Amino acid sequence: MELFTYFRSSAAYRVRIALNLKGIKHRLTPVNLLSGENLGDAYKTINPQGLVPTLKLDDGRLLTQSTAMLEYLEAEYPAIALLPANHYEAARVRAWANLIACDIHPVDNLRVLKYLKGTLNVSDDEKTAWYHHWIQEGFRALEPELAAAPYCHGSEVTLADLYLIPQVYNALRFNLDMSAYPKIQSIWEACNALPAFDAARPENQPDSTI
Ligand SMILES: N[C@@H](CCC(=O)N[C@@H](CS)C(=O)NCC(=O)O)C(=O)O
Repeated sequence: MELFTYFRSSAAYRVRIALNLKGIKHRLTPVNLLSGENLGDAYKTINPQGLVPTLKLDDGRLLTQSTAMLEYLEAEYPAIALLPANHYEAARVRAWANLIACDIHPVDNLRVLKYLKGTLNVSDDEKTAWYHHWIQEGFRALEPELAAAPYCHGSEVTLADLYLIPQVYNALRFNLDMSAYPKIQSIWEACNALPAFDAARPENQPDSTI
């Protein structure tokens, strides 16, 4: 498989972790979001929204949207399962993942920040306040729900961890005070101790030095 990725993209980061955990052979093709490569015609032929990630299957078929990719990988490579067998528990894990994917990540995305700054002329401090606000709203709701034993749902890594870790990376990058979220912090440490998570970290990507 081929994953079109950007080292700091949290949506791509989720898929990198899944590919590593499931042991799926793949290569990473960086797409530079800062130079606007994602908005060029060439990239838009594979991802009409101009967003990363895009996943190219071995037969050339394409998938957009990280959540769709993760569902596909879970269905095709079930041996390392990322959802609990119990349907209710699986739905809880999906709810935590959706809290991040639907209610935090989209409003803090690069294009939203660019619009705030470039079109609405907000200051850097206001932009950071916006960024922090939406993470805090989400983390406040998530923290009491999580098992942190040591992962989100308990002793096994689930999809929720794949969504949470990239979001924590973003929070730390923007200097969010994490002291109110001790469980989230301990999950961050437990996950990063796993080779599959470590290899997916932004600083360990081929394009991290660009
Ligand atoms: N819902 C999409 C979100 C993808 C997305 O927002 N990707 C960001 C990076 S994390 C991006 O490509 N941003 C480019 C931009 O904002 O210009 C997914 O889960 O794949």
